[in-house]
Amino acid sequence: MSKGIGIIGAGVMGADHARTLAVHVGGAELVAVSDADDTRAAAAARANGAWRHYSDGFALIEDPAVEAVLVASPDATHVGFVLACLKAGKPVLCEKPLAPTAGECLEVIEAERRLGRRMVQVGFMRRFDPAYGEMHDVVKQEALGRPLLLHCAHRNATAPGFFTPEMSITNAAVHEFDILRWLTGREIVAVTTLNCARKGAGPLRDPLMLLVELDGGILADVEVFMNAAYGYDVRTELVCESGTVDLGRPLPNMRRFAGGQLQSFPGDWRGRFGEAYRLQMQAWVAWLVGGEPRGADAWDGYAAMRVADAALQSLESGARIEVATAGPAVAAA
Ligand code: ISE
Repeated sequence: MSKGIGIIGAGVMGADHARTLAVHVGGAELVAVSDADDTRAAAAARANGAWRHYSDGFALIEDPAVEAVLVASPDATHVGFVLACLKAGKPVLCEKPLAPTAGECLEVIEAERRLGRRMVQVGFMRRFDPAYGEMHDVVKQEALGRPLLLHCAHRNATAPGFFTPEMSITNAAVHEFDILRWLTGREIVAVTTLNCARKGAGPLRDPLMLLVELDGGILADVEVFMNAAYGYDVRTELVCESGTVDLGRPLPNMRRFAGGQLQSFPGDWRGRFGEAYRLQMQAWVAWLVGGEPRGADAWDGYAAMRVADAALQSLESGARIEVATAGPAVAAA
């Protein structure tokens, strides 16, 4: 029996998830879409074989045809919808960030703990990207010895109009925090956020350079550049004791012509991580129909936002900030 999925949010990501579900994923079907703009919700629903649409995400959660929910609404609204899903006993795949602050993520952890079972997956889709997967295997199998350093770059062509300076951390850098934790199996213990002197980039402090310290002395430098102009480009180089791994970039072919060559870049993350989004959704559906959970959980969502909180403090003060550790009540969750 196919699971009925409702999607909250019909913007760039919600519409993309609706299409991925309808076209590429078996075992579940899209039954409803909501968006504050009901016309947009109706369009995303109809384009993908669903007829129910709502302008209120909470009404979608209450719809009996909706058995599980994918949250892809604006970041600040995630936590309210996730908590409502838990209250309704409906599993949820929530886009990152789980919430813009670690404190709000804790509310989700608490609510899940009260239910006594795992209900939440967080959309850190890079964990499903084949190139990151191979890098993860290299660390796990200790094929090149222990990891020592990571060099990461996270470049977007242009920041969306609604982007705030904080979102360079809470919406973009969080992917890096999660992937660093996942690749190394270590927690991030401190972060220093450095501003670049560039002028004229609008309200964003762009680009940023973050120095990230992990447990066991592993170090990472992370560039976050929201207006890099040339395209979407995510880079990671892992430096281990006896070799390095450079993240592959599944980009379009290289063209060579008279006196030059051309490598094009995707305009945004959908071009780079399309396969990861598909595999993430397939894994979630496999869990919904009785398989094992995979992917990031609420704790991972919280852990990334603890680092984000510290990185934001550092952005303001310029100081190195230690990442707050969880209290005993939380650690026991
Ligand atoms: C966006 O929201 C994403 O999730 C992309 O993966 C990320 O690379 C981009 O910077 C974010 O704004």
